Amino acid sequence: MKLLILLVVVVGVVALAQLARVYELSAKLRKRREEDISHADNRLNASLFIVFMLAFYAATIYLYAAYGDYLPTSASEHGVGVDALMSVNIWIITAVFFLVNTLLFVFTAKYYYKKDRKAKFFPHDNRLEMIWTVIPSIVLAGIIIFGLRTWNDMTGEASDDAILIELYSKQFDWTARYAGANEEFGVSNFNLITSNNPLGIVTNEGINESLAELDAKIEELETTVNYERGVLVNKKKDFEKQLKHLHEHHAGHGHADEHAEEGHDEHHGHEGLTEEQLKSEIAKIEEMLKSDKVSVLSDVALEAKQDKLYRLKRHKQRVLDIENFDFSDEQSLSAWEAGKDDKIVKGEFHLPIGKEVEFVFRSRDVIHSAYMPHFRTQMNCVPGVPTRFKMTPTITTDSMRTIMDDPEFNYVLLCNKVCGSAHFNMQMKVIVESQEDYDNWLNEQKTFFVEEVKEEEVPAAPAAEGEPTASIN
Ligand SMILES: [Cu+2]
Repeated sequence: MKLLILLVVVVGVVALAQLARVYELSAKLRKRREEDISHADNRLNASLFIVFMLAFYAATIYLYAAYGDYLPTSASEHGVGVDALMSVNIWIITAVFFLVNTLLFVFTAKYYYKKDRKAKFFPHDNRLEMIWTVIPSIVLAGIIIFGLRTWNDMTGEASDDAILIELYSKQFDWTARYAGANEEFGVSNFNLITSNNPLGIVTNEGINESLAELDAKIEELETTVNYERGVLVNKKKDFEKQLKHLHEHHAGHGHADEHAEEGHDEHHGHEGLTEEQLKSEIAKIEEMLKSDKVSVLSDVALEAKQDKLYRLKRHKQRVLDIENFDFSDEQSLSAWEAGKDDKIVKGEFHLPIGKEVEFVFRSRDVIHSAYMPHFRTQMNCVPGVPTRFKMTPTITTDSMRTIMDDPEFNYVLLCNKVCGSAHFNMQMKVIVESQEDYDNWLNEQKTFFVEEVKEEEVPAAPAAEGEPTASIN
């Protein structure tokens, strides 16, 4: 089918070329030069300019009417300002669009070529220059001032009683965190991220859980690496060589060979082990080789596991290095305490209507963008650089369903930055409801690291000893 279309296009182009050639030849026959364009032709082109202009305007007006209203009513306080800013810009652009295009088309049509018409020479005019410099400057300054004021409305300081919510992004989902009763987020540290502690909040429990998880991984990996068959066999060979060497040494007693210079006496191998120790080491390795923990790894796989082991140990050290510290404010709440009552929610988060919310955005991996179109909010989530935004929702989910005439409607938080393969699916539901419903919902949410959570979700035990080669991811 595609080939057919292509063929038609090619044939069409060839036909046009041939037609042009025929016209050229016929002009030659009529003894008229090709460059000579008749008055009738010029007039026809001039009126076509007007026809084209009108068609262009009709299409533009149609598109405005059909798609101009692409966003539903704004559901936030500042959103009204954003929409007004957008409208003002659109109106200015539209006015300029019609003005410029009318001048362009009408002048072209009006002053088409006539043999006895002479163009006016008009190289410069200060007054004109002044007009088209000053007017756009004033209009642009107006837009910028209006824009900055709207921007400051969204990013300015939030009031003291604003609800503090953190939106944490990672490939490919969102996690929301409410600060809890102390209105203070606990400190977080990415080294502590576990399945129970997706934000890496620093508390004693968080540290203990992270350490337990790391220890389990380290132990499993150490077993795999230590019980690698090739490594064990080599070690055994080495010990046997030392043993042999020790015996030879015995035999060659009294000879001052190079080993004597290194300060070895006859009873020790070059690692300082006695015959007894060497024998026991060899026995130990033989025992290990018989055990079912023995793994067989390629050199590359072994090296990868050793690297991973090194990284895990370094990770553990970083967890051990995390120090407790106090917030500097008068409450002097311990940072490790502040996190305990944080509430972490996934899937959906709720907001009370009419109450100011201060969002803090963070990212764990790449740059994401938190986009809530109905609230007219969008902010980048940058790894390592928390960003923020404040807003006050003005329409509940229920009312919005009525407005949209869609009982299924829900506000959404989307990722608006192409961040990876599942970017399209990175979203979270937002529910706006009465203060009462919101309070009830928040009370139902579990506090971070309450005892029940820990009992329910014990960290996965290390893999059974029978399968030491199982990879750890
Ligand atoms: Cu994303």
